Amino acid sequence: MAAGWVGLGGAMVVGAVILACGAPGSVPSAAVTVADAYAAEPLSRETGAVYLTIENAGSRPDTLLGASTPIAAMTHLHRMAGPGTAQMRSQEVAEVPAGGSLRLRPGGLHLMLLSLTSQPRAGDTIDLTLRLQHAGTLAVRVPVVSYLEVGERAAVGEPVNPR
Ligand SMILES: [Cu+2]
Repeated sequence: MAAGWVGLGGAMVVGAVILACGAPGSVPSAAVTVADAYAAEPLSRETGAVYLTIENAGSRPDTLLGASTPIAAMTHLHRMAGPGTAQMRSQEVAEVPAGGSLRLRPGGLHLMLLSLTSQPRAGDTIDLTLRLQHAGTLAVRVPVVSYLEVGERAAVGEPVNPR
């Protein structure tokens, strides 16, 4: 449905806001946890990016529905539009496979913070709340790191954008 397009560092045209409905009354599940969360130090108050891994030790898949933080008016899940382009495309949700993980990483699926109300610096921490279909809400403290460190982390690890 939603298809917002964004140029890296450029002007932004955003499509539909994700109005994720949490599942009221859903039972929180310790099976779903968040690891390795970090945010790139924002260059301006326009956007910021958060990377993290959601691990699902349970036997049923879960779905990341959305996220919120006091420092941004809204957040979008973005993925890179394709190889060799810096364009990003919004997507509404992302699956966390049973017995597997969903990785948000530089160059792949990531969480974009839009219209920041403050501009955190490397060394600061962002409070982030993730909303999942079955696990409910997960509070995450996200350390802000420099772009140099983002590059170092991106150079380690898994294939780009496996999903
Ligand atoms: Cu993005």
